[in-house]
Amino acid sequence: MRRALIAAVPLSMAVGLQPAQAQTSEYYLLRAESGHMWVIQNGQVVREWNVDGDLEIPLTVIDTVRTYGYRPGDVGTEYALDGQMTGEHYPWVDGCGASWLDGTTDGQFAYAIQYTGNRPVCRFDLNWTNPTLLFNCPPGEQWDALTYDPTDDTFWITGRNNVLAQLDRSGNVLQRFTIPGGGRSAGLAYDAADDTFWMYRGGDLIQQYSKSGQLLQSHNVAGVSGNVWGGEFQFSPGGCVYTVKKSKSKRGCENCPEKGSDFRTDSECEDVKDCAKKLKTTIACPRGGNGICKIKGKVKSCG
Ligand SMILES: [Ca+2]
Repeated sequence: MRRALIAAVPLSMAVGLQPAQAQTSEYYLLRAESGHMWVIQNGQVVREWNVDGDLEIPLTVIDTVRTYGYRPGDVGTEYALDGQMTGEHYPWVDGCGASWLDGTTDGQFAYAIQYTGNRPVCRFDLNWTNPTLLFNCPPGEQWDALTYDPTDDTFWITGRNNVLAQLDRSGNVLQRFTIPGGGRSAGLAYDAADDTFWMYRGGDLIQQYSKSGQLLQSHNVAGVSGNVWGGEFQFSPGGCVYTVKKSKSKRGCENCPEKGSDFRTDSECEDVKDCAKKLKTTIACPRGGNGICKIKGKVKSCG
């Protein structure tokens, strides 16, 4: 009897790691070639659909799913979270190389890692335009997957030699771990529900890792297979959102938020009542341009 009880304890608890939660958030996993999206929860596919293009690979998930193409000529697509196409497409944009693998978002921008050279990571606007180089990944590894960690504004990457690394926004390595062996380590995705990562390990296998590189749990997900590269959880930005009522450019900034658009702050809130009703602030010119923007806004929502 006692043996049976011990056997029933999840491995992660038995070896003294943090108790692994069941996978409660929805993990979006995207296959290139015979393009297909799986939404996985508790180790099972809860929704799936064929994607519009054959080589949609990087993806972001906020209010909708937005994919981008692998190489010039490929087109990304926007889907509602249930898989319905919204009609928006994201044609290829030159400016930061070609051949994209996994993507991620911080709620303000989209990011993708490239399948060439030192695996550059480039930043895009949320509609997959205006690509600019953010950093090159550390040399000597075939880094394939990328996700954003909102707890400290950093990125995590995984590579084929079972490596997991945390990078700052300049690409400096903050931490680096060897993780247990496996197949590929694609579709890296940060799950804010329990501050862990999931990744695709080949075949039908997905695995959860802690931020110290410990394997927490594995699932074989019936139906998942093939050339999977892109993976993300839904990003919930949090923070108070304001409708821009006035936006004034100073010193030549050309990218100031437009009147009527949403402006998201990092003021914490659980409810819109936690947010100041009005916003008056000065921000650096978005997308790295020169100058500043003076903004006035009216509170719209929380999160
Ligand atoms: Ca990702």
